[in-house]
Amino acid sequence: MQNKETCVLISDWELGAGKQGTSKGPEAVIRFTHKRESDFFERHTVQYIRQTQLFDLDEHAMPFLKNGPQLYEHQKRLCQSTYDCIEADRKVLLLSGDHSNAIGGLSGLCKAKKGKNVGVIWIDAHMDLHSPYTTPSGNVHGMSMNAIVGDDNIEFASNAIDEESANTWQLIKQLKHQDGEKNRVKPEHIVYIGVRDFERQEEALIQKHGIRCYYPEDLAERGMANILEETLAYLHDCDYLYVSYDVDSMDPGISIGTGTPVENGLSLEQGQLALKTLWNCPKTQVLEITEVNPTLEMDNEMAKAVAWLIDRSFAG
Ligand SMILES: [Mn+2]
Repeated sequence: MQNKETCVLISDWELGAGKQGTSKGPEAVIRFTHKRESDFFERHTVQYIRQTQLFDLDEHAMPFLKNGPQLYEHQKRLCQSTYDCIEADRKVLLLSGDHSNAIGGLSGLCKAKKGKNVGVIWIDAHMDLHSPYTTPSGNVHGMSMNAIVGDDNIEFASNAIDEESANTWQLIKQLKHQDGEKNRVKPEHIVYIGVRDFERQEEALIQKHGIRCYYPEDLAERGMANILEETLAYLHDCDYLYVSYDVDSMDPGISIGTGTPVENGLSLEQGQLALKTLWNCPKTQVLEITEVNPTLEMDNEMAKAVAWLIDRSFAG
């Protein structure tokens, strides 16, 4: 269906989340695609971006940007790998640890396509729109979209940020810049699907920038197929798309092995329709699947479900 070759990137960075274990997610998913006798990962180039230099971790060093310097170094490498794949005219499937990896992946796309309109379809229970100034947890996986939009939301600031954290946050936000061009994703080029657990600071940014959101009631009323059609029509002037699929977008009945499950999520079939439709959309440059945490359950149901999704959505 698609003309471009696919490059699979595996980024096992997991220290943007409060719970460790998502670094084991991508390999569990690959293992279960093999058990399903799928050769998807044999047919494509697979490249690993592995966590390194974790000996100097001090989670108290930056309480509102936990593991910030290490995260920056890792995301810089993911950004470069994504950039290189896109420059080689590949489409990227990114399997990542926690959702802060979206910063590296999306920055790589923004850099490679500077001056173009990059759109984002964020399928998630959460908005991930906190900044270090508003975060209640300091976990960067709740800040990835904020880094891309670039609005610190100072009006709602509740945290006193030290200079080192502020500088590190600047560096993280600048990963997407290229040749002096301050690329970012315009708020009107973002669509959220399935969001249902967010804080008032994040909601304020949604309202301030008029960001399009589809909530569970919209999905229930109109169905995933219609929502996807409308989403792609809404993003018509985007040249390229980044699709981010957090497995906690799905209902906790499916999303067992993930750090922050939330009731009233997508069904497996809705997820599959979204992944298949968006992967086959020619504008999609990067599709990310994230937040599988096999250490939170006994039977790997989450990884099995994602292996099924990959089989059914990307085959052919
Ligand atoms: Mn997320």
